[in-house]
Amino acid sequence: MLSRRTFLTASLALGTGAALAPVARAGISTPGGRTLLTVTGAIRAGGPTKSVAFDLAMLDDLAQRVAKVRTPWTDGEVEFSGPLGSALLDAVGAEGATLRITALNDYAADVPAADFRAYPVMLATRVSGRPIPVREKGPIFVIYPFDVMPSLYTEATFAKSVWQVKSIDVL
Ligand SMILES: Nc1nc2c(c(=O)[nH]1)N[C@H]1C(S)=C(S)[C@@H](COP(=O)(O)O)O[C@H]1N2
Ligand SMILES: [Mo]
Repeated sequence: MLSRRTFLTASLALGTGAALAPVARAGISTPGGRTLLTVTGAIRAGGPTKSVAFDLAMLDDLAQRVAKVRTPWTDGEVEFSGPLGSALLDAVGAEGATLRITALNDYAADVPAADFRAYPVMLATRVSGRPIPVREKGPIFVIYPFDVMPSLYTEATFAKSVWQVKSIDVL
């Protein structure tokens, strides 16, 4: 068994990303990098304040989807990647039926949590492998799986396709 000192040294040698991974799995709401997403509300994680902050490394640690998707907001097929919505719900222990997803411009959409369970909805953090700048609708873009479920390509889904996401309140 490693001594605590040996473990810490090993973690530092592996770098910040590796050192953060166990933090994300433990559900501790202390990101080492800039917070991209805050999840609040009816969640089992997050301590008494019921708030979990995610930086990019913590979002990367969740089960991912990578897909080339056509959207109304992009030209042709674009490769989006990011955590599955279902993985995020599992990570925070979401218990509510509605996700109030709010953007940097304060647009908000109430999305059924069931959507994240029924379809591989992605919280895209990257386009073509690069983090998404705010001016390109980042840092997080809700991407429904239009590639494998074309029947979702409707105005009702577009309204739930929040871009520039900053927070999700589980109601
Ligand atoms: N951040 C953000 N996401 C948003 C919106 C918004 O105003 N801000 N509008 C929503 C609605 S109601 C629809 S129909 C589509 C509209 O996309 P468009 O404005 O590019 O047509 O984006 C959705 N996502
Ligand atoms: Mo809309």
